Amino acid sequence: MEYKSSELNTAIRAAQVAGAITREKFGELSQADIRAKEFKDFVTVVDKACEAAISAIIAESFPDDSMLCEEGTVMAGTSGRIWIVDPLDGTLNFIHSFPVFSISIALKDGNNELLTGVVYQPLLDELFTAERGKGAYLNDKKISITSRTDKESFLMATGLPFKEYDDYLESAIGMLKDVMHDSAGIRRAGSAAIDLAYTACGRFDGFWEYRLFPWDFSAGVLLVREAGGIVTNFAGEHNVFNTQSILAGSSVTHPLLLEKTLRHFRT
Ligand code: 2AM
Ligand code: CA
Repeated sequence: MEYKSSELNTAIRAAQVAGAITREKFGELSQADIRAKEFKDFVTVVDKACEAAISAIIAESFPDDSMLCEEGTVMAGTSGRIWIVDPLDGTLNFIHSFPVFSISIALKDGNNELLTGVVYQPLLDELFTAERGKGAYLNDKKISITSRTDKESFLMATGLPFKEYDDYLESAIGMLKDVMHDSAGIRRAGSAAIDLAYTACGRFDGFWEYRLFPWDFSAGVLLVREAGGIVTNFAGEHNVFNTQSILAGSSVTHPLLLEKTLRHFRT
């Protein structure tokens, strides 16, 4: 593992503190700990506790930076840099004691360039890290995007629509049908950050999802790119902050998926 910047060390420390909170409460939530913030979109005391811990650690180390967190913590700094935090990605899984969730922390500069990314899966103690230009790592071991080339062996990942999908349900189903045909299988694990981290290390051969937010994908996008992969939106544009669609894969799988998103989706 290369030298880690103080930004990366801070993100790792924050993710591990939050990870300890999730491990303590996993399988122990009561109804009173859960609230529907929107239709089919939940928040728990654990999301809130993780966000408080992460934002305090980052603010203490980098008081001039801004912060954007899923559960509403905002800091307006002067540096132009923004920390983007999902304190618990996969909240619905967590509520159901389905053991797939993560903590996602990213840092980008004022030009939308991602500098640092951490995705931590606490139950497996798997820490995915990346810094711009320095490669991507899983528990300090360098990782790379898939090298698979035959369609029949691909394991693809996606997120299925779960709310407000009337305008794109047919597109999503058309896309699924096509990828079913061109892969060995498709997984919907429920944490976009994990889907991207698993794509970065070659467990998944590709990933696509519509209607994501920056906290879901920012750290994972840097992981995939630093692992040698390609990430764009569904239109093939590299600025993923323009739209809410994410498409990730290798030089073989990304074009395969892009041809399909261009056919099925308008954005
Ligand atoms: P979250 O747990 O941080 O909210 C992509 O599917 C993303 O949508 C997930 O990473 C998840 O992030 C979010 N999401 C919110 N509500 C969801 C739901 N009911 N089902 C699936 N994903 C949901
Ligand atoms: Ca979340």
